[in-house]
Amino acid sequence: MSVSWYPGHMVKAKRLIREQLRVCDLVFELADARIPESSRNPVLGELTAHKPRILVLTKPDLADPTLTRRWMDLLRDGPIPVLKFNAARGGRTKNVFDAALAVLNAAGDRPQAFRAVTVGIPNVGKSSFINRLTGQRVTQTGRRPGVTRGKQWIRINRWLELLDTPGTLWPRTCEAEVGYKLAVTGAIPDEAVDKREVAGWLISWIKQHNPRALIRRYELRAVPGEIGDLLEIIGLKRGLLLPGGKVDHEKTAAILIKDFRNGLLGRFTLDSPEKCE
Ligand SMILES: Nc1nc2c(ncn2[C@@H]2O[C@H](COP(=O)(O)OP(=O)(O)OP(=O)(O)O)[C@@H](O)[C@H]2O)c(=O)[nH]1
Ligand SMILES: [Mg+2]
Repeated sequence: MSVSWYPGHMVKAKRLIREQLRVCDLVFELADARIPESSRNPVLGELTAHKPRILVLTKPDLADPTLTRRWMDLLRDGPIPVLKFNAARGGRTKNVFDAALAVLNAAGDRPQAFRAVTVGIPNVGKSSFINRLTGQRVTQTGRRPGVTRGKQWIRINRWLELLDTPGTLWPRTCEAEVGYKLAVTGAIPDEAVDKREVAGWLISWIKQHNPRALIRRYELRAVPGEIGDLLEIIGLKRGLLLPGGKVDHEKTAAILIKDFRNGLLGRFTLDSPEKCE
């Protein structure tokens, strides 16, 4: 599957980031802990390469904790300081502030006040991150990608102001696997993809890595060989029928993807740290 979701607001967002970087001292690059590699926009990486940066892995509560530890170890060896942060619950803001001050101090003399920007793919949790840092709902968040549109500066504390930016993907078609991973985790809106295809990819992945997750969640005796058969069983169990009584595969696929996103199938990390070691 190729990613073909690159609407006009992303072109604008890229321009906005490029412009605003001039007045920023620090970049928070947010990546999804479930796909620490696939969720890093290479265009943003290039754009922000000359600035002090901190990589923040979001949604660690949905990722496999063992693999998150492995990813963190691996990324700590890289050029950018890394931390994980649960913006939905329990993220430790002190860790973020300590890391920011360390990076800023290392970068040179200390002005009175700093400006930072959050960048990352759509729906990765940029606005939630900012809300968590302020302890208030100062920016709009949502389950769908593409919630933030304009630019919004937010005062975090005495010394830090933070710019929220719209999520951006990259224009060029990427590896099919990356496209599926972005779709499954919610960086691409469901309307822009074939849900059955995405659910099919997800089922194959889970079957390969942890088939019991499907058995448990959907009370199956075994995972059928064919993806269509699995959708059929789940659809029947949930009563997801079309007029005429046939199973609605599209709706069933949507339920499966939603269950994954809500962590109801378990905690999964789709990018393997082994490939990068
Ligand atoms: N479980 C979990 N959910 C999170 C976390 N961070 C953000 N979310 C959820 O992810 C969804 C997207 O969050 P946003 O903060 O709107 O993401 P964004 O990056 O600002 O998205 P755009 O503005 O659309 O680019 C929301 O439903 C959040 O509640 C996290 O650490 N864990
Ligand atoms: Mg946002």
